[in-house]
Amino acid sequence: MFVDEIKIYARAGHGGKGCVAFHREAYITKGGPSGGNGGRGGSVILQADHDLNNLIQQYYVPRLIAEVGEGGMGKGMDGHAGKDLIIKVPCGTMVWLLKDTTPEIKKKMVSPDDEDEEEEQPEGERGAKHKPVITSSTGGRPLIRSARGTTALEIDLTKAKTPVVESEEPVAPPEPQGVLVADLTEHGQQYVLCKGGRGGLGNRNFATPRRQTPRFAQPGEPGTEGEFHLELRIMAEIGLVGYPNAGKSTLLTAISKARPKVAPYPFTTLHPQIGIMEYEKDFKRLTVCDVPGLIEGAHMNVGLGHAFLRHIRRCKVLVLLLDMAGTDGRHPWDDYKQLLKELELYDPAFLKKPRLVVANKMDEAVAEENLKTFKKKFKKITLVPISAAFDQGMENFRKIVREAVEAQD
Ligand SMILES: Nc1nc2c(ncn2[C@@H]2O[C@H](COP(=O)(O)OP(=O)(O)OP(=O)(O)O)[C@@H](O)[C@H]2O)c(=O)[nH]1
Ligand SMILES: [Mg+2]
Repeated sequence: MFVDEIKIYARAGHGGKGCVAFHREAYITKGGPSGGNGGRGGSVILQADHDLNNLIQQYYVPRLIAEVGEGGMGKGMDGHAGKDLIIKVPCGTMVWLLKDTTPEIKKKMVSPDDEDEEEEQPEGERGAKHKPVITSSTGGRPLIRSARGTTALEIDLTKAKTPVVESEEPVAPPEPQGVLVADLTEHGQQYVLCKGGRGGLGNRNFATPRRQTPRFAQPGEPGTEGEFHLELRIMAEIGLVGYPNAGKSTLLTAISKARPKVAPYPFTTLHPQIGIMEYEKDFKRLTVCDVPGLIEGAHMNVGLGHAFLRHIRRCKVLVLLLDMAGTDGRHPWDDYKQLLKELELYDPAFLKKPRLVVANKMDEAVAEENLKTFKKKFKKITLVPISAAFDQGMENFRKIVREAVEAQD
């Protein structure tokens, strides 16, 4: 199965909560607070990988949930951080954010200047004024502490005023494609889809000369979460476009080591196929993408081609392959016009890409005659005659394609 579009849900791990503990040891009286900090939650990270060619893994596991951070412990022990969940996706994956379902409390922490919250605070809390409000400390004046370069607000857990997730406002139905947040094109490129929550500070961070036994610690912060749409647009330099049975897969077989199925019936190829064309002299490599055949009405979702046209959107050069022998009873010039029309209807930007018109099946008797007629009808177009099945004209084709691609670089 070839999956090139998928909706997923991702949630980063919650930060572990800080611990309230006091040092106990023989002969050491009142050892002081010793609660460790909670570990941070794991993040959900997408990583582009050139060994993958579709999003089948996400089809089977569409919920990506990272590990939570461990809570802090006594004796000053900090909790383990949650493991990051690294998900490999094929190069060319685009990530669209459909809906941010991060708890409201987390959003407030990220954007602290929420005016509604400020009103209730007594005057004189200059430090806390623009800070995220969770719950106040021991009911009195909230205390802001700094530890390891991060500021934190004290929370009294004994008062059991746990942060309440306010009911979210009704979210407007997302746009079909949401907001584009990432485009993973290069092998190894990473994108943090959801960031893990920070771990809470343990009570030993809150000891002061005046309050030597703080009986509170911080809860961890929730991680971000959301619904995303992943879309794969294959990264290939050359895109093969043509009617079914034009010989696209045969051509791919002739120029690369890819072995797509070749058969004399339409829609043999059911999903995009990638081949790598190598030039022996200087080891230059060009990626070629063969998409299922286009037919009239493809823009109305007739046939298969339309669904896969997105894969040639990134191609530098389009190769329009025509069956010059008219095997299926069509005329190559009609095919040419129709192909251009379908491409334009899908995305007018296709017509701005450099394209190469290739006449296939030149070994057939009628092909020469058709070629002449075609040239008469379209005088400005330079055709590249080949016979993919018999390896004729391949050198010329490889050379011309390379020149066209290099002109784009
Ligand atoms: N005579 C001749 N036949 C060819 C040539 N190239 C391809 N064919 C034949 O054309 C038929 C279709 O070839 P495919 O490569 O499967 O065509 P395709 O464009 O990939 O077709 P779809 O996958 O259905 O879109 C096969 O029977 C091939 O043997 C050629 O140069 N000459
Ligand atoms: Mg094919």
